[in-house]
Amino acid sequence: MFRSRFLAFLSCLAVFASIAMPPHAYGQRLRQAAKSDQVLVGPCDCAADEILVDLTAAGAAQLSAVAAQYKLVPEPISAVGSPPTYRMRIDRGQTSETPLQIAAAMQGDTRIAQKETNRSVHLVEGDELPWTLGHSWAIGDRIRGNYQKQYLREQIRLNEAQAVSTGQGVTIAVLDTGIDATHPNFEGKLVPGYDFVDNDADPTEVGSLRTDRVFGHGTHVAGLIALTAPDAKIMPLRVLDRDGVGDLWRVKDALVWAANHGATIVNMSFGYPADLTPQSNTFLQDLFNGCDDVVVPGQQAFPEFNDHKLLIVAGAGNGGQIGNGASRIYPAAERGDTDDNLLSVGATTKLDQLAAFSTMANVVNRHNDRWVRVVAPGDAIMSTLPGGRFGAWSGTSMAAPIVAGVAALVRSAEPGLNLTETVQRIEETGYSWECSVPSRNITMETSRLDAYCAVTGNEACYAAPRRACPE
Ligand SMILES: [Ca+2]
Ligand SMILES: [Ca+2]
Ligand SMILES: [Ca+2]
Repeated sequence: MFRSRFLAFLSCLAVFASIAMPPHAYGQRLRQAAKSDQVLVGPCDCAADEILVDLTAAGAAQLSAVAAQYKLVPEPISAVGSPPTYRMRIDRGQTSETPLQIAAAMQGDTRIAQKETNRSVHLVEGDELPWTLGHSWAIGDRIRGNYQKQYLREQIRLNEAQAVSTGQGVTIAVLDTGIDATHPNFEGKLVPGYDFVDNDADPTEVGSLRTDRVFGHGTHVAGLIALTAPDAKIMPLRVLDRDGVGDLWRVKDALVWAANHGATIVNMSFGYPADLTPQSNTFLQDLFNGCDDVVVPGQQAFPEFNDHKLLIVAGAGNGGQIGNGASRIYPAAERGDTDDNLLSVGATTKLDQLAAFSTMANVVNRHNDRWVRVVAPGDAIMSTLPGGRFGAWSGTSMAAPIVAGVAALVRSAEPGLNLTETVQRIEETGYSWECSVPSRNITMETSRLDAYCAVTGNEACYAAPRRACPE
């Protein structure tokens, strides 16, 4: 009883901490957003005084003029893609306007195709979460046994799946807080990674248990990939600092690095809400499109990926108890309708129900709203922690790496599938959860992961009907 209450308490914390601002401010902003569709120029959630700008064909030669008009330093810090996205610094000698105010001023400028602050990304667990004060932080054989045998194995039929495939030959990049590479559980499972926070080749987590609240997150996530796909390789990429914060450009750097060092699957347990407008919010979407299976003429291309493809797995967020629990969290909500290389993941509980903390899309229009495509175990999940420890935690950050691991099983078993087909395989072979959720007043359309059906591709692998309404 105490335990379940404690878990509920933790879930609440996770919910209110799902983005990095005080819960009060977040609630206020949600209410504001609900009231009108007006453009909100809210407090800036930006990593730096930087704006990411794409020019239109008409504005292609106008970068200097654009920089002069909006008081940006004329020389870009850097650029990516073709046509390029420029990373521009605001000239603080000329203006005291915030990045969001400058983005707002760019609205309607026909020379500008994309304008987006180099905004922060945060763990979907949030930096308010007392991560290292959680329960079950411990070390020992009993705990290790709990890690190996936990409920997720049975729920997603992992043992049966691993009898078919163990993920051999597939590398999964983990974009997170880093890793404790010395944990015995990772022996033989790691490939070299990189630290994009401190710009060095050692992506070791920085901080200490009980002092830094997000310390251990990346190690926990990596442990779930090791559990799900024991013969896959893990590439630890540190993009979140000791407070659990990164930014869009750093994510871009890590994606390009991952693609060029042999990763085909990328796990992202961070996000940001779309409520900072006016913004294009297309920077990561363009990158994802640039490394998927489909070449669309005229679309921005990213030669930086060297034609490598990436399957992206992203946590849907822990906003289940904010409003109707359906607010979009990006990059998970980049999930489009077709030809996608993105799996957006919500969380289930031991009782095989939607976790109260998990964000779930409200599907009004199938084509626009069905962005949480998969759910997987994410409640009270046991995994590795720095210092050889194991511990339990809850969040869509825990569900995502389980899906990433299963994607590795599928790719290893059927290397002939392209990314879109792999994504479809995982979605279409799961339990179909299509129903209204009265407690949230939403309509849920998602697929509960079944690892065995995913690796075998056998849609008849269930004895029972595959439609369920778990509330
Ligand atoms: Ca380092
Ligand atoms: Ca772009
Ligand atoms: Ca594309």
